[in-house]
Amino acid sequence: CAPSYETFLTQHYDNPKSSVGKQYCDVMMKRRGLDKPACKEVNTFIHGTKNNIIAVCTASGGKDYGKGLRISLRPFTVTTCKHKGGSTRPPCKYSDNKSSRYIVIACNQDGKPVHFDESL
Ligand code: T3P
Repeated sequence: CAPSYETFLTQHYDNPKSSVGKQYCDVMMKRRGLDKPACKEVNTFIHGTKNNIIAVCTASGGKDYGKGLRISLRPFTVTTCKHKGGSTRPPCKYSDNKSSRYIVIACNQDGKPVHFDESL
């Protein structure tokens, strides 16, 4: 089935950044169901408003980046979680990297984000 905006939000939207103590990624990857059936290898959470993220799908907030992708005109604060350790089965352990980056996403025909590709 086609990727959905709701799934994009579940996987990639967290604004303001949730206060879960240290080990943000370990907690959030589990909370958002990204530890099943196996630990997702890489996942980025965007700490920006829905309006600002949606705007990347329009000329006011983003521009074409080829292959049906769009890149934001301004950086977002993001946290990228990277799986660490050998086992891909839960409990999943992640490293956290919070930074300011341009996001590369795909949008659907309604102008909503449906896929996170990378951040630069
Ligand atoms: P999804 O399409 O479910 O959002 O590229 C494979 C997956 O990894 C894809 O998942 C997006 C995710 N990903 C991030 O969330 N952040 C990154 O920086 C990269 C490279 C991939």
